[in-house]
Amino acid sequence: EGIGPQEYTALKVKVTEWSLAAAELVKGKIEDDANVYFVPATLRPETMYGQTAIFLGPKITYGIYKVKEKEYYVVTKRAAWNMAFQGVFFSSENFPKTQDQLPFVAEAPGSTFVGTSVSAPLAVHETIQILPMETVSATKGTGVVTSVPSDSPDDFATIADLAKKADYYGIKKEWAELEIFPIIETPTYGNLTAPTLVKQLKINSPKDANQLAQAKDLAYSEGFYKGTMLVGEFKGEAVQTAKDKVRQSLIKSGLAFPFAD
Ligand code: A2H
Repeated sequence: EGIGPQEYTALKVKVTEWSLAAAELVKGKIEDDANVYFVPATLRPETMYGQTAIFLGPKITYGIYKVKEKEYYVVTKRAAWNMAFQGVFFSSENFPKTQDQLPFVAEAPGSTFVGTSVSAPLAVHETIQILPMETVSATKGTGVVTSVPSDSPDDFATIADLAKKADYYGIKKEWAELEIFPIIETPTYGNLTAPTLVKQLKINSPKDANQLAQAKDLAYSEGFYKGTMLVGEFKGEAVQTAKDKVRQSLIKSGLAFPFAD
């Protein structure tokens, strides 16, 4: 983690079908024709083609907040409060003075939302699921993490663990077994940087924190400085230039917004 605020891209990932527990939670509180979005914060907008799941901390509390008529975001209260200060919910006149004034609708632990189907901007997979990730930090970003196992060692290690222990996690195995498509080509690790590094560094579990930190640094710098896009609008371009173009394109089309933390 660097010094000063991180400039994230906050992605709007739309709910298409609630899990049973989440459907029960929102019943009578959210209009049937409203749009509800999980909002992961990412530093790698150029990898969004490769999303295969959305991770929540199963024990972290998430709130549903009303953004405007028939539009809601699911994030931690801490993130909603940060978003309020960044003009996401309010005009400057009716600014919230306390967290109690946030446009709160309902809250539940992440586990309640596991199995919800969502549709993520740019993702090659049309439908992905909300899945649990034990290592999500409640005090970083939005508490929502999009899973890109092709390029994030953390995400690959978690997805592999979920597939291996599907019953233990109470999920359907196939939710953790979506095909992993190549998104970025790199000279050192080929076109599946994260799986390659996880294998090379013999990482066996999402709890191998030291090796994962090392893999994350290697994947990040190799991808950023030497990567080339294999898919999407900027296919063939260097990641260094494509990264901000993908971000701006998402923001311009209303599928994402800037978020600082
Ligand atoms: B990144 P930084 Cl492909 N808890 O997005 C744990 N991890 C979180 C989080 C939280 N509350 N909020 C965000 N993150 C993840 C994509 C990605 C990311 C790729 C490769 C590396 C990578 C897809 N996951 O991050 O500590 C998010 O995952 C490695 C740096 O604020 C976010 O970007 O620097 C990144 O960590 C933010 O981490």
